[in-house]
Amino acid sequence: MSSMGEDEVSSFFESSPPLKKMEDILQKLNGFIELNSSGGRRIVCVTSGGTTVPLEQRCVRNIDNFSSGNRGAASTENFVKAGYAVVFLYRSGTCQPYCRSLPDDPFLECFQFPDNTNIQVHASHVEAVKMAVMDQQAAVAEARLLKLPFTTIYEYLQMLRLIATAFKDVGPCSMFYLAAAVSDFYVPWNSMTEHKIESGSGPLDIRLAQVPKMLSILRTNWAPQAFCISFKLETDSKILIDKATKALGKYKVHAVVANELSTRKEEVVVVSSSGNVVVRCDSDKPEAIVEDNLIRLIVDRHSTYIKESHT
Ligand code: PAZ
Repeated sequence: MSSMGEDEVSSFFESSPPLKKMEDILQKLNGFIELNSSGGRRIVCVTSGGTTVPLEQRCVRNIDNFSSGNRGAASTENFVKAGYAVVFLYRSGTCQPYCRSLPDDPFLECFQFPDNTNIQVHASHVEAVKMAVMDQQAAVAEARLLKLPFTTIYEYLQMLRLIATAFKDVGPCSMFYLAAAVSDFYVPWNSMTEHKIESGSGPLDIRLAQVPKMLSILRTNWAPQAFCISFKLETDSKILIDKATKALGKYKVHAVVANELSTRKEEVVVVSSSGNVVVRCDSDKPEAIVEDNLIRLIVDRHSTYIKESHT
């Protein structure tokens, strides 16, 4: 990466508000990595949901995006099933692993009180709640799942850097699966107003700066041996594959998962130097999701990468 790019990245971090509870995050992260890598388990960081861009330092308003976190949550479940330990870096309030089949407002819809001392799960939700609780508790108890929440672009990028740096010693057995929808534009902290933006004085002009691209620095400096999968979303299917192919070359990731907004739950294309593979969900299984086949493919590619790194 050019030193221009590195300078932008450094000044982004230098001017970011300090990450809250950094010591606590680092302690959890290092404990999780040590436990899993000493047992020879592969570790993946799955990023999920969208970052926000605050407009005020004492934030009242922000710019957000559409991402539900469904891809990241579903992928996490599949990675755990495939034997991985997952650091789930997710946007607060978005979809969680093992909760995808629960109703949107689980607490209000799932439970009932037959009397004042008992709480029961509605018969219609028993199976979904049982599976969610058991799978989530097993993943956490076996130290297979560490959940780390973020909200803003500042928190996300600082946490990604912490994780990547902590993954450095895991080498080729580590992976980044970057499904989060990360803001491309932001308001630099130093040029952001402290207090709530006043209304009543006409239209609001805000100048957004470009968020420095961190993928190259992740690949070259933070965790150069990690297997790295990035995502490309477009709304115009005509430019999708071209954009994904360009990202593959530019950021030197191992594959780019290309998806179009309206069909993202049915189909993705894995773009890599070995060609493009269309991945869909199995149409003969009603419960099937595209992530079942996607993660199978990514895990296979990761196995080949690990083998090749040892020769
Ligand atoms: O979070 P979700 O399931 O609603 O959507 C997933 C997705 C489209 C955010 C993800 O597949 C993706 O493409 N992430 C990268 C987006 C981007 O190009 O910034």
